[in-house]
Amino acid sequence: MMSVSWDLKFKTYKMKRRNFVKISALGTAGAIISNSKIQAQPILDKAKNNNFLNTKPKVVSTWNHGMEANKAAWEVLKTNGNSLDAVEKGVRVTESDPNNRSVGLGGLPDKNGIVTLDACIMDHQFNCGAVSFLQNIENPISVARKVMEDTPHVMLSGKGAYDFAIEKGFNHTKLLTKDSKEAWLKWKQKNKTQKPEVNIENHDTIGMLAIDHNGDLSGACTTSGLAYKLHGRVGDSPIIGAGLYVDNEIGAACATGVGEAVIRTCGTHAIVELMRNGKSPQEACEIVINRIKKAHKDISGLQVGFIALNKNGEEGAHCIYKGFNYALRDEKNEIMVVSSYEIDW
Ligand code: SD4
Repeated sequence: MMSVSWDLKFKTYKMKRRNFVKISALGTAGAIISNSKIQAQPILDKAKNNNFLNTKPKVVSTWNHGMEANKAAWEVLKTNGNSLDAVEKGVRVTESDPNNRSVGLGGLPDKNGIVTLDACIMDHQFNCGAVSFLQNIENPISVARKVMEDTPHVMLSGKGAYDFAIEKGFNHTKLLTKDSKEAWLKWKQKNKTQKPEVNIENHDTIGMLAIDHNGDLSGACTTSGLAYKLHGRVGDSPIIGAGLYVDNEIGAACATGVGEAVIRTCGTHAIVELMRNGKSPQEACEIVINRIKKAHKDISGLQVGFIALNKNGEEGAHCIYKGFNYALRDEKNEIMVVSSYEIDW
């Protein structure tokens, strides 16, 4: 078994995690939150709850920002649109939000103060497209879709991705907002002599999975990556099989958290393969999270969360450290769901 030591400042990460949801009496797996109110309702009971049926269409996406993103995706799904359009439209909302510090415009920069974006998209026919280390483009997910639809390739990176985007009509946009620049300058002051550390700031990728009226699955994943990362670092989010994987016969999964851990375990591909072998989305997420735990000698601060959605419209989620949540939208629900977890800290 591979054993990787993980040198993180867990305490700082713990203190700074935004959107942390405090729940005192969780069920075995988690709880459902609607309009910021917690309904004491364990996830594992959802199958017995008529308001929470496995159903299609449905869209699930990571973290609190998923609520707004799901609204845009739902506009597509409710009018019989396809899941690919839904996930693209959905995550664009988060990418274009300047107040969101972890995705697209306003994302926290790397160590050198440069915002670099990673994104990928995958449809129900194994078509996929990705961009990595992309700068100055507000909506990397749409560039990823262009890579998928207009080129024979899967991923374009850096300047090549930027040139391609400009050629396709995307605008050059300054992504470092005043607030993000200030945060970076503050970080730089404090971290003059330190090497960059992963997960020291909360950094929440949006990953979105949707199933449409036809029962077709698609997914999208987009991020500005870990804050203050080394210049040139690419995470899991643009890597098919790591940050996102979709097999329309089986299901789909996406990841958030420390990308290095997701890459070295091919996290989302592993989840889909487990579902192929009969595991539920919940069980599959739990198995891969445990695989990640075993693969790392020191998991202090190593947060990873997965969400998964199968062909029947059943979803699941699991993470290492308590605090991960996801947004769910279907015909009856527009809610936040607290993920089950391994460690309560
Ligand atoms: C990355 N997985 O770049 C991303 C970051 C993230 O929640 O998801 N943070 O490693």
